[in-house]
Amino acid sequence: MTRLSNAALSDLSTDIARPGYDRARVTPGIVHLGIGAFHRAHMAVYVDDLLASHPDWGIVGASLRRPDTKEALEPQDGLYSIAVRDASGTKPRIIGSVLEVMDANAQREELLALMADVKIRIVSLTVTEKGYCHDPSTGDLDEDHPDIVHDLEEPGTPRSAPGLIVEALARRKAAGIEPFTVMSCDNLPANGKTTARIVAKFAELRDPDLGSWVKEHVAFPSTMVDRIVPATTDADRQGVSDLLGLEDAWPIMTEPFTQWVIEDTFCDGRPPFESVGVQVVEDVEPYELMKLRMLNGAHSTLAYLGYLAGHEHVSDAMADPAFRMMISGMQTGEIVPTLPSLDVDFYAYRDELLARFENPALKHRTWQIAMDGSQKLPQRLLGTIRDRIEAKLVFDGLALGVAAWMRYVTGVDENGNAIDVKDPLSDRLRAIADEAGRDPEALFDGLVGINEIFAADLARNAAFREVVVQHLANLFEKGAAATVADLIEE
Ligand code: CS2
Repeated sequence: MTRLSNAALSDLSTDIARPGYDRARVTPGIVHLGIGAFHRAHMAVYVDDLLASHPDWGIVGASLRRPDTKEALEPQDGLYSIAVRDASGTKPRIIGSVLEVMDANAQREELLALMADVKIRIVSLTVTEKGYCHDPSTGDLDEDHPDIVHDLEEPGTPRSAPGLIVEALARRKAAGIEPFTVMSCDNLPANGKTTARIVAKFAELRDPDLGSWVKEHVAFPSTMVDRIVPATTDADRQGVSDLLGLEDAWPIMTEPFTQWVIEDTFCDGRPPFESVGVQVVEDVEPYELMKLRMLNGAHSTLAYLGYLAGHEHVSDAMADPAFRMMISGMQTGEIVPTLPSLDVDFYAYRDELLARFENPALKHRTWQIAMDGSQKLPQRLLGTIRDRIEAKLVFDGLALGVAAWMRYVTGVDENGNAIDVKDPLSDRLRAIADEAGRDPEALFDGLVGINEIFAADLARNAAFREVVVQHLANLFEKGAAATVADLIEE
């Protein structure tokens, strides 16, 4: 089969959407750090829609960890397909906004030189929660993080996202060039402010003058990003290549829904995002909170409980009426009342989320969402629980989500088989779980002692302990499916 490439585009059947602009005229305006599947199904698609009228906003992507995206896209001239899936079928579309992918480890100097170039006006990021090298419970830079220690010692050859950004900014400052805007597109709370705090702190540790300059001149808009993007499987690769009639080494699987809300704070210009369906607003935080709590909070709860109950995909868990009812009850009864007011119908939003989770064609693995729980729990479940505790309200469903995470990180499933727990803290989690055995109180006490996740307020809260320990006891005794069924009967 011929490989997808600029030259091969003319072989595509006419009903497959493709770049409606001359790619040869497109120049880079954005460097994106962490060019994984999510970015390629989200921001890169919005930018693809912009390029016909604004060809100076092409994207150069960089991978910070593995060179596999570069290896897949380089022979394809940066082209790839997204496959939009629902019960009605799979619709492929070719995306052309990624001009080049760099391997940050092998091409560090080239990448920094580009980031320091005046033509780059936005540096965006999807490096996942752990890529910020911060303490998830406080949002502050983790100064003991090995990559941060390295990047402070050798600032000219940085490994971390904060290190790369600050080195590029330092070069621009030295050359008298305006700083670029730093735009986080990760699911962190107040992602703009959090990134600003981390980057400014790193800059200050390098040089107090640079720290002040970053604080004064660099814009860090917050964004709310949303599109569900399951990892591509070999069967997906084959299926999409068959649909295209061209080989695509890395198509991206996704859903019809997409949403992007951006705070209008840019220091070096921006494309007219609103012309391609982005909501550009003054204050993104209420949207972020709504999405992190309603979507991601429910997602993580479904992932841990669903995995334990033997459901491979989110849609499999949602097909169990008890699970569906538990999730919608938690959203309606426990999460919605904590949300700040916003011009959104939260009940319609909930219904749309439930339908998205039910999408049978998406095949989103519970195991995928279960990853990196230590980085996700604070903003997805714990903040909501704190608000409920403060208002003296119940939080049974949310606490079951936390208990399911605790049960999950023991690394042994309900049939005694090993769980492949992926988490930057996995060694610590495992050691705590091994010591606690199947004793719910010991497990709870060990895990809440991890300050980066729980902080002292929750670790010491008696009501929180009581509810979570009770759920944990039930999970050990009856298993996840029965625990969920019991909860909805209460
Ligand atoms: C998911 C998210 O993997 C996860 O943790 O909850 O990636 C989720 O699919 C996206 O945030 C949806 O926008």
